[in-house]
Amino acid sequence: MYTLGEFIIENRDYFSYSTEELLRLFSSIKLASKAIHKEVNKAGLTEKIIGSSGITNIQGENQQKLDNFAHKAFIESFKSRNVVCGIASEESKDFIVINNKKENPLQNQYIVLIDPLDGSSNIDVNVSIGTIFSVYIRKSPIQMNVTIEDFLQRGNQQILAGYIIYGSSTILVYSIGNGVHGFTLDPSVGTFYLSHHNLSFPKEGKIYSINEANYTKFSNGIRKFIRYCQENKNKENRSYTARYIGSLVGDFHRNMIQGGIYIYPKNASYPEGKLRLIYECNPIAFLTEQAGGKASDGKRRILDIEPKKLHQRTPFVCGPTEMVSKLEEFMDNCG
Ligand code: AHM
Ligand code: MG
Repeated sequence: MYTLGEFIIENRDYFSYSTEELLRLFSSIKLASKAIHKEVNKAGLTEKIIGSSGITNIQGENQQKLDNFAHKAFIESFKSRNVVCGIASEESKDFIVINNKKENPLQNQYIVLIDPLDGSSNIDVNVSIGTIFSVYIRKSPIQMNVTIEDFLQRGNQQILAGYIIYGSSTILVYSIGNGVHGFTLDPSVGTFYLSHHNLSFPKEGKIYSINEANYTKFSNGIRKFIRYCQENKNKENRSYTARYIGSLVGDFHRNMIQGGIYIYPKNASYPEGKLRLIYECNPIAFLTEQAGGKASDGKRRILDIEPKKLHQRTPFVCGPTEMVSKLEEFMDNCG
């Protein structure tokens, strides 16, 4: 039984920076995720956890109590480990500057981008939700406070990305660029153990995940792709099934293991797409590529897009390379 800590140490050569700093980053992530795991497992028993916090967040959405709890848990946890110099969270309008103590012997060079609790419409109804995180090296000099440029880096600059899924069990999945690995929390001892070594997309996907209620608002290319998936041509060995949770982390996790494409295109209600480039799409795109798949906005590789603002949205598609390329082909031909 490999613990996450042991696995990190064993694979330290794949990380170009300090192992101690990587362990501190993970220590923050593990601590906050265990606190959230505990709260999620009590949802329904106490009014403190379920329902709206009464606040409208920067996205113009109704913030849930657990969104707020998760945001604070991660910020406090990262601050206390003295290893991160700036954090941007989907729940916060501006980025957060962290002034590490002067005597801090560490490099003060890590930038964290986080969606503390994704899929929050599922909190109150016992459906999987998740945390999505990614880490970059700052661009600004370490003597100064971080600047917006530190946060608006292309996804191909990520040095670490991952998610935690709070589902039938709590699983932490991450990559530092040497494949994708998953660790399941044993709640009785509070430890994450290696459970999914070297995750990768099956070559042939059979699942498509999209909110089909938006069908009439989709472009022709997307509609044609959905029809293609529905055709069920057994002769060509094409038979697809639809699965859509409405939690990116849950949909992605299942699709990576079972083989499937996730699509959130732009539509009349979300002309730029719904998902946020730097908090949601970049980390999931990094994991997708590490798992042998492809992630794009329908035309461009997600990881090459230059972010212009913190809460930028983008159309998003990720999954097995062949399925994503097929969808891009429909979009090229039909718009
Ligand atoms: P959130 O960050 O407000 O939770 O929204 C992101 C979520 C994704 O997890 C999910 O895939 C998508 O929104 C679902 O949106 P919709 O309900 O429009 O299908
Ligand atoms: Mg989100």
